[in-house]
Amino acid sequence: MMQTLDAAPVATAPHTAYFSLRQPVAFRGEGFQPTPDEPLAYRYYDKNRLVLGKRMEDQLRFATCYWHSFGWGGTDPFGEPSFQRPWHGAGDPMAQALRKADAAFDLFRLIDSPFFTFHDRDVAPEGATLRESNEHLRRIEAVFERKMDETGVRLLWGTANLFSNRRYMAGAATNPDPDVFAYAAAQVKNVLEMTHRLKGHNYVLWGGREGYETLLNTDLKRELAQLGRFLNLVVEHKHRIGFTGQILIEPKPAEPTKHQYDYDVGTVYGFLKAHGLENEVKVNLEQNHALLAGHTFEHEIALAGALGILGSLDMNRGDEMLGWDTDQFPNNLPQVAMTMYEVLKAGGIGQGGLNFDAKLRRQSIDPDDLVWAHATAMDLCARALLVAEKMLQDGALQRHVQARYQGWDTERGRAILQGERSLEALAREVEADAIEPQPRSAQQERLEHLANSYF
Ligand code: XUL
Ligand code: CO
Repeated sequence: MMQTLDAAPVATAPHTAYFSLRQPVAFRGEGFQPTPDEPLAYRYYDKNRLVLGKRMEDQLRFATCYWHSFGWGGTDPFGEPSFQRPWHGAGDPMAQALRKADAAFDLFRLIDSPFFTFHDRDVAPEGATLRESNEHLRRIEAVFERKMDETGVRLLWGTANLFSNRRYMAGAATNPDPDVFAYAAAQVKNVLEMTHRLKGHNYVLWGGREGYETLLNTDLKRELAQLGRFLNLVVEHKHRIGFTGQILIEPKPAEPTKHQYDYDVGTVYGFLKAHGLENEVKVNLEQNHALLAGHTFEHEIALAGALGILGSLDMNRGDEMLGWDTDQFPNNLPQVAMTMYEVLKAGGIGQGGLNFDAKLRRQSIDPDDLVWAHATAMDLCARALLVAEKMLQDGALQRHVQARYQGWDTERGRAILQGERSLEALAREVEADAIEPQPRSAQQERLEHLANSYF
């Protein structure tokens, strides 16, 4: 398969050159039986099926990411690249980038991915100067424009890689050197504008190296002020150019730095408030980042929903045994169902989507592994969405929660929340009415059993 693409002219590789699948993965329903001609089909991802009044495709808004699937070569801290894709390694870097784009859009087409996401440095080679890098990017943008037109694939979000190059080793916006801040600003301006021209629905700022290794060399107060300034510059520019996408921050507590400033949803919200940005910036949440911060994914989604800053999801998972960001494809139905349940309760994913910020294990070296990983993850999320729909429509869980809080709908509860009771007034009421609260069971085990009945 690799030879086929190697031999093919760069920009016109035939559609099935790189992957062995002939036809895009189709919806065949739960009874699907694999055959040699059709080894893989969607059993649940029926994109036109209505789920709570919306097409499944519009509820889920799947995106395939460029960096893990096409940029990353399968390295680990001990091992060299294991994938050896035809566009990795030697060759004219721009020809390699074009070849990579062919394979990427081939995958999008084969799995019927409605969206994709990219970093600037993954899609085009870095030049000797920023001007040169931007020119490279501009050439790829033209290719993307054409391919997006041909395939109907849309851009969920773009982002600038402010972490790979050594100039960013001490951070981008939070760097002790303002020249690095300026360079990062210039890079973000370029990618934000590119995202705008490609009609991206969001622009993501992943903290990358916005954090520190030791306080011995760090002025934390200054760095936070720099980060706030940077984010304000991005928001100002968004409005200046008329970009209607959401600006998103991706919380993560650690890795690559020991401490990352965008620790979790609560921290990011406080930061946005402090810089007057709580109505301008939302969050892009990721399961393993939540776990690393000591939260469940559902917690982060529910909190973001409650604060009105739920933007989008990076849909991968971590490993329960490992304390680092493994970026695996989701494959746990109850986990993903609870995720979708919280998303639906928060009002849906809106302008965001479910981006597979997930990478193959480095022994999954066949190009077809990319097809299987994405398609099966999409099908699992679709199945989870149907479970969540059932949970909502049945309503038993929500009825329980309502009943648990119903006291707050009584006269006393409402008056307290509306600020009509001082501490003094409450003390008087409790003494006068001889109020003695009656503890009630929270029934956790019963509810866990109920939740299991939907999976
Ligand atoms: C880093 C991470 C990134 C962002 C995009 O942990 O999740 O892949 O999603 O830069
Ligand atoms: Co991510």
